[in-house]
Amino acid sequence: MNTTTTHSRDEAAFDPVLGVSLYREMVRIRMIEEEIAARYGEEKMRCPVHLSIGQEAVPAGISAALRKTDQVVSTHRCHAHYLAKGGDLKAMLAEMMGREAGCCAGRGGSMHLFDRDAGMLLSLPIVAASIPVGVGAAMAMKQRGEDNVAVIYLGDASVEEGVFHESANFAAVRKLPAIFVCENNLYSVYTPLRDRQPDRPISELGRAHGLHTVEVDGNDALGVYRAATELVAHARSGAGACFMLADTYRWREHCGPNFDNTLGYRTVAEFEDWKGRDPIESLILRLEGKGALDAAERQAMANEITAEITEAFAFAEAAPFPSIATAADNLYAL
Ligand SMILES: Cc1ncc(C[n+]2csc(CCOP(=O)(O)OP(=O)(O)O)c2C)c(N)n1
Repeated sequence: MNTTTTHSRDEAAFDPVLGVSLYREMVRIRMIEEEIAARYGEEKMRCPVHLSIGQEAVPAGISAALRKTDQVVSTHRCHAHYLAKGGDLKAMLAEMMGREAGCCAGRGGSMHLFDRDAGMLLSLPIVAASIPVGVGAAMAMKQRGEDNVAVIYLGDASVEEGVFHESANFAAVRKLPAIFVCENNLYSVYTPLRDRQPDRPISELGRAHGLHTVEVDGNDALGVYRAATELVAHARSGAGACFMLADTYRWREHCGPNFDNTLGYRTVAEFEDWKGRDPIESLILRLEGKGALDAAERQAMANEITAEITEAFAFAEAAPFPSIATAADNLYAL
């Protein structure tokens, strides 16, 4: 199948229980990343950070449609993907602080998050490098006769790499249970999409490769969830690989904790326009409209999440650094 569908907000299909859980997931991701940003200047996290603040709806909606045994691969901007899939927060923060208790024993930093138990296979900082790994995971699932799926997160710049096209072609021709999820935040560092790609929807690339393709509002977590549910069912059934295009927007600088509107590569008006489409605020309005979540309940959730974050930071800060004797462990070659 090779169709392009646009999933719009559908109030009739609005599920308040699911809405509350997606709200919590997005708020948790945002609060964690805001705390990372607030504490970055302490220089305990000595790695680059690529924050997803503003982009929380995609990982929240995707992960809600997945099983624990489904696998995810991600990019340099991976915190939200890892957290939404159930990755361990303490191991993530310890990794960012270079501690032995980190998910890569303190060797990788923020762009190398993985959690085997949660189905977070890996993240890689080289643009598009994780795509063939995700396709390989899908191929292994098919060869083993499992009904799991592999989600491959990619940014809009990834489709400018040849390996994306080879991987998409291979996944399509082998009908692999792979779901490519392209988070289009309109920029590759400071270069806008219009200066890098012709004027056509990125989803046309999915169609061209014969992937079952959908477009979603990447700031609508419920819409992402609905579309993901359909794609996951398609891939799980053996019907073939899929592609989702989700338009969204990064609020902070490409790399680092700050806002960068003074740099001039994007306008303040554009930034404000996207901020007005905040995935969390828009979901609050919809939930309040249904009487599903009031301010006191939101505050109680925030308190719970704050306690979790405080504990996880304290854990990471108290965790030991790796011993010098282990510096050469796990190296392929010296
Ligand atoms: C092969 C390669 N080229 C260049 C870079 C430098 N680089 C790091 S992130 C990035 C932008 C990626 O943009 P996109 O994939 O759209 O993701 P976003 O950062 O917008 O989430 C670039 C060019 C890299 N890491 N790898």
